[in-house]
Amino acid sequence: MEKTFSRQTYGQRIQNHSNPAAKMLLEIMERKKTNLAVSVDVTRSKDFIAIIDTVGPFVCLVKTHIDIIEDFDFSLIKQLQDLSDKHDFAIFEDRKFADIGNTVALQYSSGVHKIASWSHITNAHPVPGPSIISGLSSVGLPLGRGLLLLAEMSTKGALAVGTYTEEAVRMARAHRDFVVGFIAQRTMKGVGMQDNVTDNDDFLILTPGVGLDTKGDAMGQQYRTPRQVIVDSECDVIIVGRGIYGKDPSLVDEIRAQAKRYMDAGWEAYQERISAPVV
Ligand code: S5P
Repeated sequence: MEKTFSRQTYGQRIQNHSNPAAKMLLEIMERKKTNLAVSVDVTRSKDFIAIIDTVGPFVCLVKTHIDIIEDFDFSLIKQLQDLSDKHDFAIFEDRKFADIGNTVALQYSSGVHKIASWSHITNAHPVPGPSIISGLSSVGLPLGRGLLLLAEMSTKGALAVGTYTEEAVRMARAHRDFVVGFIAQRTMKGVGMQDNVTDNDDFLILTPGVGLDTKGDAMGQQYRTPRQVIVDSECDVIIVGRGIYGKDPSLVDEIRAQAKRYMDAGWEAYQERISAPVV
């Protein structure tokens, strides 16, 4: 019988992983009882830090787009790391690498942002093939980092479907030391496997495109609810951006209330999933 990882608790799943970043994330989720990641897509350092300090108690992970910060200075990274220690969350730079191995290794290790030096988890498009994983792992693996592959996307008309998604999962299965899971819209259990072969890979599924109040934006984004994502699609982490800080990045009480609301919705859905009777 196939193992049903989606029925195990986050805590039980720690033992399914050898990668330190995957273990760290699952440990935090179990300890803090949250499967919420907040995507902090703001352009000023001041707003960035204020939002993270506000949502910190409610999240397992903070997702960054560090290249959109207009007044970036490397001291911002120290502040981010201090908040990660203070609130106990992991850091995920959503860099979406997509180049040849040699180039992504340089982009990951060097430049202004030196992502590998501080981001526990990062992600990559599988479009260049397995060499993107070798390039990134040459930098990230010795540092204990983890990688997510973008197997699917949340946007209307996304091309990451069908055999592309299946090949992404096969690439991940061949690099289990570094690839800890996927950015995807559903569980990848059994995807790309031959019939009658047991799928023993417990991948983490982190899912953006989550909103309780709207169905999308004017630029192709599509939102589903935490319940649809965690229960119906068996994903593990909900990634929420504008649903939490969107009204006004300076409204601290509103941001805190929204973070709590999404955390509660995500955890309730997870509890429903792990306690559902096996059919
Ligand atoms: O398919 C995807 C993959 C990602 S990583 N769709 C996404 O929206 N994302 C990211 O999730 C996107 O770059 C943004 O940072 C976040 C969603 O933000 P929101 O404001 O729409 O919740």
